[in-house]
Amino acid sequence: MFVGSGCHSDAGDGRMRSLVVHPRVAEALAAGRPVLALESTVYSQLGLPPGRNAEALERCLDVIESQGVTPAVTALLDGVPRVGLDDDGYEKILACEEKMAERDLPVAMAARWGAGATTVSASLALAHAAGVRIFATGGIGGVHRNSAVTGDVSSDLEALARYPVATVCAGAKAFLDLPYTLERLETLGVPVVGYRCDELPAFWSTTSGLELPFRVDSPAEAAGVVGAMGRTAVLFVVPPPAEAAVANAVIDHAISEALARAEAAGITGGEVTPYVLDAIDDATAGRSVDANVELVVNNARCAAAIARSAAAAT
Ligand code: PSU
Ligand code: MN
Repeated sequence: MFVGSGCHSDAGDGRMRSLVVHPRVAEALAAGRPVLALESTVYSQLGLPPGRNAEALERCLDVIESQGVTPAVTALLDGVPRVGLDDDGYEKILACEEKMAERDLPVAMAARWGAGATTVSASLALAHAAGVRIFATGGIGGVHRNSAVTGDVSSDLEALARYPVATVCAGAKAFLDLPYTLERLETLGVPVVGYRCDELPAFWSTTSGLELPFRVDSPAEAAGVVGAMGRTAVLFVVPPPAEAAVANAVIDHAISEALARAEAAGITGGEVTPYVLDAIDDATAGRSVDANVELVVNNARCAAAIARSAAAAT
């Protein structure tokens, strides 16, 4: 099932036997040059509205490449899991309506899905299999507010516990139960490190009122933590840029409305996150999407700086 001219990697569990690492990414890794993995759900039709997704992807690639770092977007294309895409792959992801968590990989591969956008969990699995140590996303999934009733806890959390890949994000999406999500990360042994902040950011807002146990203030300091990473991910959390952030009171109101709509519509499973993001976009007249685009780009910028520093140190 090996396709293309990329190198062939094997995670040892058989599942990744056909993983294709783009030659550009494989060369950078072999030469010890910095590489940054990116997920693809946020750039698909399920992450950001049409047009804004393309803008976010283009700006992320720019801020990464301008620092001399090789971007490696993860995705499934033509039934093959990939780390690093070309322009044709980017187009397929922008149009993609299929979200793929780590558990969906074997099914999507066997059924030869044309395109599958990776969530954080799938991206961590692919990045790790390819030997990429640093990864950027918007916000991770976490424990949902009604999880006691629905059992809805994102598989992103368990994946962070399973793969030693430093993950740069703006915290967990704020419609989740943030205190509970932090507790889960602690139980799973995943350190949560503020990148130039003392509080967990609330994705669209800069603060959540939840204090963080650790803080770093520079790419070099963050790279030191990456170098000492153990068996789990390290989660670096970066607040959204102040100019684009939405005030907690504004977003809290929008979240209440969005969650009520999702419940009334009977939305469950993997559809919850895209539905709620869209409903919050409506309730804030697009301000949440502006903040989302800016934080995704900012996370990519910070993660690329950390990747540079980490590569220089090894
Ligand atoms: N960050 C964003 N927008 C997104 C996501 C992250 O700014 O849409 C995606 C990620 O792919 C993450 C997923 O893994 O949302 C969480 O989905 P769930 O809650 O169903 O696990
Ligand atoms: Mn879920």
